[in-house]
Amino acid sequence: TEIAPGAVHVPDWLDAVRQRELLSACREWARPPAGLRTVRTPGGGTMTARQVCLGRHWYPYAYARTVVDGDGAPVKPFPAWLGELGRRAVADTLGAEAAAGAAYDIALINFYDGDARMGMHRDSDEKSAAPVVSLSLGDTCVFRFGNTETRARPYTDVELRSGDLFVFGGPSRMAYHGVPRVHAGTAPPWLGLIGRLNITLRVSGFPA
Ligand code: MD5
Ligand code: FE
Repeated sequence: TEIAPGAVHVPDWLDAVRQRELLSACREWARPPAGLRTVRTPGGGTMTARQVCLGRHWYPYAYARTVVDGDGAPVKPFPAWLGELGRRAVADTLGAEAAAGAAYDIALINFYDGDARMGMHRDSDEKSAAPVVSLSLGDTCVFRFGNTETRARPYTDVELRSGDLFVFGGPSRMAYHGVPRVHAGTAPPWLGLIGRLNITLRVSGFPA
């Protein structure tokens, strides 16, 4: 379903086997060193979703090769298979041409438990206009897809469920977006995840 130009939602893109595989990989990546951490914002706040990064470490508002605001360890590598998954996601939604140029090299993985949410923001720390690929696991959330001008209305609320793919390309790449709520206890029972997890794949646009 195209929500806006370049913004495509595909429910159930990952089957149960792929969801379990991806979850178990995320659990490995979450372990220290360079594991799951709480992100602190420059204003002294903390993000409620905890995060682990692959390829490059994101901290507000830049990328680094080490966990500069945590244990200082080198960031875990971004695996080639994850890049292939990203290309396939773009090919399935925006077409082969859009997928050809997209060399994914960063993953940001957000873990939402309890009352975690994410405020409206834009993702503008990458130097590439390539689409962002988002994969959801676990609890259903309300994803708020906004506009490129302001954090406020107009926006569209979409429910994202376990296994859903969302691709943000073209004019939607720079739209404001957030996660105002997660519906606790809605994860598929066979997955074995309490809470929600979101994996985003990005092209950094930085030299290797
Ligand atoms: C999440 N993550 O559910 C979301 C999914 C983040 C983040 O927002 O920055 O880690 S990714 C949603 C996204 C990415 C890029 C562009 C747009 C949405 N968009 O234009 O709406 O944890
Ligand atoms: Fe974002």
